[in-house]
Amino acid sequence: MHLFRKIVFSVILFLAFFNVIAFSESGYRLWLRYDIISDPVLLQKYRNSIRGYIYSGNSQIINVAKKEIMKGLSGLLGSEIPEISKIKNESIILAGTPADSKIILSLKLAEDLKTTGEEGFIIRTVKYRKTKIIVISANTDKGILYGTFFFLRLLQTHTDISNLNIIEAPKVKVRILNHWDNLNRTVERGYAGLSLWDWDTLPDSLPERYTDYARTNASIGINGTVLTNVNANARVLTLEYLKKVAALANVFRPYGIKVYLTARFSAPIEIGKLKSADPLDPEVINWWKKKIDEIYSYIPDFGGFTVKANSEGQPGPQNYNRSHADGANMLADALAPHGGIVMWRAFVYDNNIPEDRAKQAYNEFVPLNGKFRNNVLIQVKNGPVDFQPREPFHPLFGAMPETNVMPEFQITQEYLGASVHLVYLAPLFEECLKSDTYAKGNGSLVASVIDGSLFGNNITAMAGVANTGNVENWTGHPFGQANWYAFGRLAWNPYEKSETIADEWIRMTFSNDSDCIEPIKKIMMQSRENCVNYMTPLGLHHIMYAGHHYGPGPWVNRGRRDWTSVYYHKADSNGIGFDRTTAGSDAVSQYFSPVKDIFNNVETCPENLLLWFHHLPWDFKMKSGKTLWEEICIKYHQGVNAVRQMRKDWDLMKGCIDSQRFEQVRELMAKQERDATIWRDACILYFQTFSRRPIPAGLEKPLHPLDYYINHKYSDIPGIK
Ligand code: GCW
Repeated sequence: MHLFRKIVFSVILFLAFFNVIAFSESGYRLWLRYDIISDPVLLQKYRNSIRGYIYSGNSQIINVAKKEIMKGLSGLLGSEIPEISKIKNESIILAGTPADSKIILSLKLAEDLKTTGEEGFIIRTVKYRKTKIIVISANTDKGILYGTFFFLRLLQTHTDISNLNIIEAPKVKVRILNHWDNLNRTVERGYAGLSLWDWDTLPDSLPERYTDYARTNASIGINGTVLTNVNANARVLTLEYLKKVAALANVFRPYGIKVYLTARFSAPIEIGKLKSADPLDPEVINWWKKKIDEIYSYIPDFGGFTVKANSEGQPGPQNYNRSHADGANMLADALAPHGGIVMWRAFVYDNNIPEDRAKQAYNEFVPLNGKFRNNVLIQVKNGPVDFQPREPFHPLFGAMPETNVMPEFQITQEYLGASVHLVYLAPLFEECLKSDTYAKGNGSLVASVIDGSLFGNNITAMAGVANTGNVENWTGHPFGQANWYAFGRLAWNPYEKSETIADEWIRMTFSNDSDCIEPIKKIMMQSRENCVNYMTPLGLHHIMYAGHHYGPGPWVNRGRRDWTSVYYHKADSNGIGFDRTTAGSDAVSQYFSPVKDIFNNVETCPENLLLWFHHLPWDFKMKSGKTLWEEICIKYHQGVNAVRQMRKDWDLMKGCIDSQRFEQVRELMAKQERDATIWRDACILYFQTFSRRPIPAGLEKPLHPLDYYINHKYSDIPGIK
């Protein structure tokens, strides 16, 4: 190393170790920070094991993999690591497919590579001549790219790399973000600024952020992105916009990311000037075929469509008395010759149907089981109502064995505190994925439905509604980044543990110091339960402020019945909760036994879903010995108290991380406590108008009368009007 650089480098190291300078950091780099390894012993070990790298192959993907390893290594090891052309005696990284590298071919990885498919990889320490080298190999260049990011993660998380033997392959094929982004750059349920896609300046201007978006996604294995809102605008399918979409696709392609769009079902009328959008009308069929051919002429690897049809006012096949299968299959047939897919959403419910909203998707879709083409997936939200802080898993998982079913999780926190509340969502995702549907008996986990192993599906996918925007740190709340990260990791492996994911993310995002990791992990792991407690404990749901869903609104009783809160909590002088038992709406019967029976029986129903399935008297005896009313009050208080504790725990993290992100989180936590308290007091006071019982002794009294909360406005919350 150049002497001058050596000196500068040593000084920085010294300062960093003694925490003399409070680095400030915007969060833009997410978990790909690649700052120098902070442990000097480990740093030296890594340097000894990595003296150069060779990447065989010459594709766009290999080139970006090479760029990444260069960037990653020079940052993490603090000096440039040379790309070399021949192995002499040094420890190096050798990356490539057996087809591209003779040395790798000679290593006889063929057996193992049979298990890694199109996107998996092997990372292995092998002896080559007299020295140990690290091999990253795969069947495809994409596998090499994923292997590269995985390898860098090992360094970022301070893992021992002296004897590696890793074989990884994604369990889900399409791992995709759904952006609810509009063409005017507003983002539906977006709390992090404007859309990342600047349609106005596309296709000519391609800021670095587009590339960083692709890199970041590739680093966690995300391989698809739906650019536009499911509440779709047909204009994105016009030539003017297709050129812009193609420009983005060109940026994303080297990172293995395919572009998808939302298809507005009435597009043939709106932009095609046809009279109808009937999926069985030959003119309509032909219009879509031509349109799709045109899309592929600009974007040869276009992924396909996500469709919201006959839901919340969106047009769909039912406008023509056709079924969801008729609509989906029409699009699927036009996409099939190009290898495209349709992700058809099952988020359907109708206020005019006098049926429990939680039952409607199942009722509409189960009769269509087996009627969809095999390039169609039915995209099902994790729970039967709508991304609540806690819901039971959606009964459609396991109920359509001859249909491809994929889950949709919401990464953006529509119902969990927007970009103000620290809520780590992986435990919520994990709870759903690990639920046993019993579709084929014990052990039929949701994860096994969606990874295709339970029913042997030909195509599998997982979608997450993105929380990204154009704010500097991408997600608004610094911890919102963890939810993006966790989604990607769970899409790659739906059996992964949320705690493991948190650990990785903290190490890469904040610090590898265990004094920092453990407290931050504790904060993260409890955060979802805290949120459930101060918003919707014991199975309560959908009692948010009408419209923006940020604050409490249990009193909401106007407008569409199935959008009111009173429809969901059903509080009255006798009690509270939605009776979905066999004696009530019978939603429980959409689950396989024994899940059905467990939920149906008040004795066995998990208390955290009690009021989802049961309407119970205020004096109902809980397991704790308290009455239901008392327990509700206690839970709301527990939620707020936990936020207070979290603030204290966070304060101790000063010095663990840079001051900028530390302070930002600190300020957000103060708001979170303020608004969690509003949730607590508003809900308790409102429910008390029915229970007519005192708030149990020892609990804090509400700060204001109920009216104050009813009239409260949330003026300082990003994205909330
Ligand atoms: O959760 C609801 C949201 C809508 C959203 C809809 C959906 C995109 O409030 O904003 O619309 O779900 O998932 O289609």
